[in-house]
Order: sequence, then structure tokens, then C-alpha cells
Amino acid sequence: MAGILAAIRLRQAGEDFTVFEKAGRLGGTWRENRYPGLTCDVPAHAYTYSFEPYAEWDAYYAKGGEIQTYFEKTAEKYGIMPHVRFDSEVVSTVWDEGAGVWRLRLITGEEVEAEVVIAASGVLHHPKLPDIEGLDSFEGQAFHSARWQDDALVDGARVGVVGNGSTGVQIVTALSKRASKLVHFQRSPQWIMPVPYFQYSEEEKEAFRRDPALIEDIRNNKEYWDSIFRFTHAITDTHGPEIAAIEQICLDNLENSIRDPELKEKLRPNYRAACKRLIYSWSYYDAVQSPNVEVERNRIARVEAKGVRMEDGRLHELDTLVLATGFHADRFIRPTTVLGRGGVSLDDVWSVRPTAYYAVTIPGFPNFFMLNGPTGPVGNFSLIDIAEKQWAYVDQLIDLLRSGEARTIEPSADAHADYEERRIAAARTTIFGSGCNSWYLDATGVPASWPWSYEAFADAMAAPVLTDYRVEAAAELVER
Ligand code: NA7
Repeated sequence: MAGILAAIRLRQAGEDFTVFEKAGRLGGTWRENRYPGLTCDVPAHAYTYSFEPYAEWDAYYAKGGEIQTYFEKTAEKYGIMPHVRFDSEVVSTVWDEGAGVWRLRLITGEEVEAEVVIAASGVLHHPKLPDIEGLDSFEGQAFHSARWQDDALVDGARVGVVGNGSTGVQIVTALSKRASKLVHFQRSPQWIMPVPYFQYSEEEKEAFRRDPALIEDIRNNKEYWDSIFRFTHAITDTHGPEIAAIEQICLDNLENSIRDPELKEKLRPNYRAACKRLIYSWSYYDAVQSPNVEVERNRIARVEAKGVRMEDGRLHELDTLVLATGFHADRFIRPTTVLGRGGVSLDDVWSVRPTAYYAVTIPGFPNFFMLNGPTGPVGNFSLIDIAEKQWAYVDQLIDLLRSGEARTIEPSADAHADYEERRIAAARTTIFGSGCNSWYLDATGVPASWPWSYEAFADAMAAPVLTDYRVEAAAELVER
């Protein structure tokens, strides 16, 4: 998504650029994930590039396959495809001080040079398998949600799903209508936010096609944006009215939707709402009340040949086991080796936690820009919007290179250290740091995300503070 965005903008600017794609197809997350029920939890019309509205969405929330089609169509329309090199994983990129360029090595062994590198390699990309004993001994198929197996026994079969993040909840909702027996293994209960869901009729789509302003109206819908602002305020003000309102809506949803008191208690969260990513669902609570579905809250002891053995000794016999256990969210461009000035490795710079100045640039790594990089906003809103704002910021930095005013640009170490100090202090006080385990936390338990409001992010991205940057002119390095 972010790479296609950068490519569109670079092409419009008349730049000479190449997109290196490790797979044989574009699409990122939407290419990798193909599980039943895959849906984006951002309303479809808000989950597009601002400059490319889309009349074809089938429903208020889009299915993964539709989104994949949108990105591929958009890449075609904007003339990106001839610039993409598929099956071209970048294994390393090394800054060449003398030449002032990055030297990229591809998996094919080929070397390429570039004045600027944009790292748009995604966040939730490297599947995290659970540390459950005996996984290999399972006789049926066991696989991660992002490695969906088309030949897996699902219809009329006994299926287990481990994990109840957005992914596990979507899979269980979809499979509840297909499996003969479905066990949802939940280590921690989740907050479920009820959301509207409706189909767009052919007439509505036709109206959108004729008049894209109608789509713009939906994108600019005040209620939607107010909900985004409320949400980011809720994250940053853990005792404020916004988070209390979110908790109440979710608790009412639980209270009013789940009939069996025992099941209700199993599903009741015991930490603050939005501490983990809120689950948006209009039908999960119906799904878990289907007679063929069981919510399992006991601890898993191990996986055996026939199924999953619980600590209390019971065995769930299963044909298929889906591991919706999340991703290593701290990888970003890695495992690509990135060596900056003086051969310093990004892995070493990130030995405590991945970090970047305002989520975009890194001291010692000149002309290297990240989209959806570490410490950027994550939460229940569109990452496309976030990437567009980041691109606007990056573009202003690249302008200095384009104009010849600068040969290299990178943030100063002091500015970055100051940013991280302020960010970490603020992050600890966000709802993400209120005492739950989630992919929002770094290895030291500090929330890894943008800890301020959406408006603060938009302001920061509107114009880089150039005094925080080290700009190397043609011959000398100057502090601005
Ligand atoms: P998440 O949100 O990281 O969820 C992972 C789930 O897997 C979560 O329920 C975990 O329980 C559970 N999990 C992980 N390891 C285990 C083990 N060993 N045993 C039992 N349960 C386990 O990943 P998703 O793919 O659902 O969503 C990722 C993002 O994609 C989502 O936020 C959206 O942005 C899109 P836990 O809560 O840690 O107890």
C-alpha cells in the first residue's frame, strides 16, 4: 500500500525510480492474508488513497480480495507496473559514503544503486507462531492465518482457531457457518466494538461512479472523523470520557448480545478497552453462540496428534488448527541488512527497540525514509491516510535533494534522542501501556506507537522541522 503510494507520487514528480517487490504480486498485507472472513476494519471508503476514490466496494467494510483488486487496479491506472521488479527481494542496502548513494543487493545477486531509499515494507508481515508444545505432532493441517492453506479441511470439519485478535475473530465468524465443530482458543478475552455493516446496492455504486463527490462526502463524513479524533484522544487520556464511552458501548454489546451467563463471563475482558487493538465486529457474538462453536478459555497444555490437549486434561479432537497468533511487529524492513554511515547496522541501532525520528528518518542513515515505520500511529484508523501524511513529509525532504540544495539529509542524533525521550514518556501513559499484552508493545514493554493525538501527527507531518535535520550540501556538512 505504502510502496504503491510512493511510486505513484514519484512517477507524478517525473522521478527515475524502481519498486523492488519480493513477491510475484503487489498488495502487501492484502496479498499475504487470504483467510476466510478477511475484512478491513476501516470503513471501505475511508480505506483508499485520498486521490483515488473507489465506487466498487460491495459493503461498508471491504473484504480482503476487494482491497487487493483495488491496489492492483490503482497501480495499473497510475502506470506503476512497468516500474515494479517482482521476485526481487532486497537482501541488503549499504550506504556508500564516497559516492553518496545506497547500494542495494537483490536476492538474485544483482547490485543496484539509488540516491534515495524508501522503506515501505510493512509492519505486520512476519508470522508469529505460538510456543505451544507438540505443534509438529498434529496429524491434521496446522498453519498460520497468514499462510492460509486452500486444501485445509474446513467444511463440515472440526477446526480449532488459536488467537482472538482481529484475525482470529474474523476467521471464527466466517468458519462458524462452515465447520461442524469450531473451537476458539482464547488466552485473553477481547473488547468487541459493535459496528454497522451494510451492502452497497448496484444503484449506489452506479451513483458513486457517476459522481465521485458522493464518495468524497462519505470520506469527509464528520461523524467518522469525530470518531477518529475521539479514538485517538481515548488512547492518550486513559481516564477521560472518550475511553469510558468506548468501554460502555462494548460492555453493553456483551451484555445485550450474549445470552448464556457463563459464556458472557468467558468473553468479559479484564483490562482496559483499546489496550489491545479494539476488535470491530458486527457478528462475532452471534458466531460464538452457534451450537457448533465453543469458546475455550482454559490454558492449552500441548498439541497432540489428534488435537489440542488442555491443562485440565480434556482433548479437543480436530482436523485443522489455525494459528491466528499475530506477527513479529518489530521487524519493519528487516531481515534486509541496512548499513548506514560508517557501516553501522540498523539492527544494532535498533537493538533495544525499532525507532525513527517522527517515525520516518534515522540518524546515520542519510536519504533513507520509512513509510509506516516504527513509532508511527497504529490503531483503529486507516494506515493509508497515515502513509499519505508521511509521504507529504518525506516529499519535502526529498525536495531538498531534488533542488540540489542538499546531497544528503538525515535527522540529527540530538533531535532524534529528544523525540524518543518525549515519545517514550508519553507512550507509557497511553492506554496501550495500561497493563495488557499486545503487539503494540516493544520488547521492553513500552508502547511502540505514536503516543499523541491524530491532530498532533497531522501537524508534525505537515512540515519537517528542518533545524532538526543535518543537511549535507555538495561539499560540506552544515548544521541548520
Ligand atoms: P494479534 O492481534 O497480535 O493477536 C494474536 C492473538 O493470538 C491474541 O489473541 C493472542 O492472545 C493469541 N496468542 C498468541 N500467542 C498465543 C499462544 N501461545 N497461546 C494462545 N494464544 C496466543 O494478531 P492478529 O493477526 O489477530 O491481528 C494483528 C493485526 O492485524 C490487527 O491488530 C489489525 O491491525 C490487523 P493474547 O491476547 O496475547 O493473550
